[in-house]
Amino acid sequence: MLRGKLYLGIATILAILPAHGDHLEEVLVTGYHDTRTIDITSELVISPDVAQLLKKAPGANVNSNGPLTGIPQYRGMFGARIATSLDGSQLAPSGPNWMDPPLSYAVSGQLESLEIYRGIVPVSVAQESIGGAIDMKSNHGSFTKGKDFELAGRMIGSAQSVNDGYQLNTSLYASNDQHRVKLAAMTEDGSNAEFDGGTIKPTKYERQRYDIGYGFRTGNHTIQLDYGYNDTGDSGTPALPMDIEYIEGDLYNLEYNYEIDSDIEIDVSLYGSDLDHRMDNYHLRKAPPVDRWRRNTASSDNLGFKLQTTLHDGRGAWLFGFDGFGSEHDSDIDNPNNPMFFVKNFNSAEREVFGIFLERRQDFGEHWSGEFGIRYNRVEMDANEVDGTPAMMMPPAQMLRDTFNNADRDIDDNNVDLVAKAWYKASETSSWYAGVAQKHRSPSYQERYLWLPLEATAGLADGRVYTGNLNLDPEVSRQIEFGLDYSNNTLTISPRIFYSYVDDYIQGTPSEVAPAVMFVRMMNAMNGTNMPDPLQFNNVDAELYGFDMDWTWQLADFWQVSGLLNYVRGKRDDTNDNLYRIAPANATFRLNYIAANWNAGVESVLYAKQNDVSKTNGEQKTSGYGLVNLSAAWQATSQLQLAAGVDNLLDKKYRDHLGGYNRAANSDIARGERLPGYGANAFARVVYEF
Ligand SMILES: [Cu+2]
Repeated sequence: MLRGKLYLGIATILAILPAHGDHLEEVLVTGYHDTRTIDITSELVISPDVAQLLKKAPGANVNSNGPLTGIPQYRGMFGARIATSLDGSQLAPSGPNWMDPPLSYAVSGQLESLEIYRGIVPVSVAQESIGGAIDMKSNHGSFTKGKDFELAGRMIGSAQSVNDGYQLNTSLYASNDQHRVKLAAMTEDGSNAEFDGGTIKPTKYERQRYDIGYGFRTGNHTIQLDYGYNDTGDSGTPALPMDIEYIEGDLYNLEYNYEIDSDIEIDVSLYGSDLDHRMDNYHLRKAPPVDRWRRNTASSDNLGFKLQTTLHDGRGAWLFGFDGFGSEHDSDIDNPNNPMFFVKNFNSAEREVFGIFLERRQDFGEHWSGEFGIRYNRVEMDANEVDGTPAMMMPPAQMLRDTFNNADRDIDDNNVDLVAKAWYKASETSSWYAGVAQKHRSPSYQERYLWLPLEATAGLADGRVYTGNLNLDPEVSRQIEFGLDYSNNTLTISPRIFYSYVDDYIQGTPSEVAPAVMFVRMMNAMNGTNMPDPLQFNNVDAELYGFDMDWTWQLADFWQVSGLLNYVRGKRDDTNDNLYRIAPANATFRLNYIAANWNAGVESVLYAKQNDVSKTNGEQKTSGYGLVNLSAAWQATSQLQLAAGVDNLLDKKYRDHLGGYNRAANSDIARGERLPGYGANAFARVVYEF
């Protein structure tokens, strides 16, 4: 029902598009150094999970619930608090537990780069970016200079030992000066991963992906149309109560760029995706008694648009525009052994964000530059009535259902975000930076509309059941950060310190909803389980602060050392507790030898213990550890590159604090124990380009 407004937004864009044009000028790129771009083509990451690449950027990390389910974390915030987009398009995962986070729809072999915004995100970049923003750019091929079509291609094959995993990706590009066509296919598969002590079950995975793209350029207009089909099969998520049976998705993206002249540029995008997902608790892990088999069939329909105008002038640029993104979620739970059993978990739960923004990038003389932005977002949410067998048989569940169905679920928020950033170029080698911002995030559909106590929490993986809260307010973060960017002939270093106070931070707290508590206790009595009392999503106050930096030092002609240093602290301000699942302090040191056509490196990754854990979420502490990784790459010919390496060379047994707890029966890892990291992993990759 909210969908009408999205279509209206799209129609408006189409109506106001100008239909004239003249000469083509080069694209202006502004030199604000507030992103970390990871060039995928030069990165050697064998993991099927693109999110693992985030660990190469300062401040970033990954909450992992399985081999394909990396959820981005940035400076202690994660999940929906981080705006993630693929070529500018957003998507909301189909899985109520984020088994398919947005980053999982990117294929490493078809990506060009992964861009991580450092600190405060410009208002033009994303709608809701309280915790950061990530944009992935895929390779579309390039227009050529002549009329004749040229064919190009890129084939990548990789294999790894820890899970007998492999990935094969082929991309073909045909293009001339006006048209470009891309065809790509990827297949990957892996078994359960090993560690020093056994096997992590279930961590097998299988996925196929098909992409087709077409680009057209005439004069100063460029149009790009892309379609992707994702087909994930049986894949484990040992940190969650169920595993993936399938994730099937159609993804569409239409981008249009119009450079009216060298000073004015218009970018339009229309995009959507239909994602279908099923998971269950019996086919990849030891099944419970037949009456407790559960199968969850879920979907999300996503639709979005963005129109942005960029006006360059002698002293900077104006960026303004509007955007909309809406998603609709359904989730149904049943038991294949019992046709009577059903739970309508989410029924057309809708969340739509309409935004309008204005941003100014300004150079004040030769020393000072700044960025100033304002964005207004209107968030509209609604959900249909729910029901389920428990509500027909158990009075507390009946009360929860009736309260939910009788409540006003049509909720709107009006959020204003503000950004001000300034750079002071003190010398040729150093630049100081300061930024302040106010950023909002409205609640997710799970946080508002989860009516029956369940673990549908966008992948928190804390083993707690939750109910949503129709009275939640949006989170408001007030952030400040300072930094230095220093770069001379041999040393580059970019430290940042940051502080963020979050009013109305959304956090599960012990439920005061009596029927929810009663329901969980009755379930425990019926099933002989000892599930903790439920939590309810509530507004609390929180603060996050810390420090991060990356650095590179050219030791000698061929020798280079580089590294990362990250520290973040997240705590509640309304009570004496810590925030949940915060990355421990960590550092990476890498020594590289870089010759003309080959390079080799050794890397040491050190994680401190994490003792600052959330009591509310029953979070376990984690010990510190260190890992050693080796890698080498050889450009054998201009077309052929070979690479190989070993991760966790010493086969160290360790536990990643962000890795979750084991939820599946496994003789090697107790239930409830924190999941171990993967053991020693030898890998190799071949890239052939023509
Ligand atoms: Cu799922």
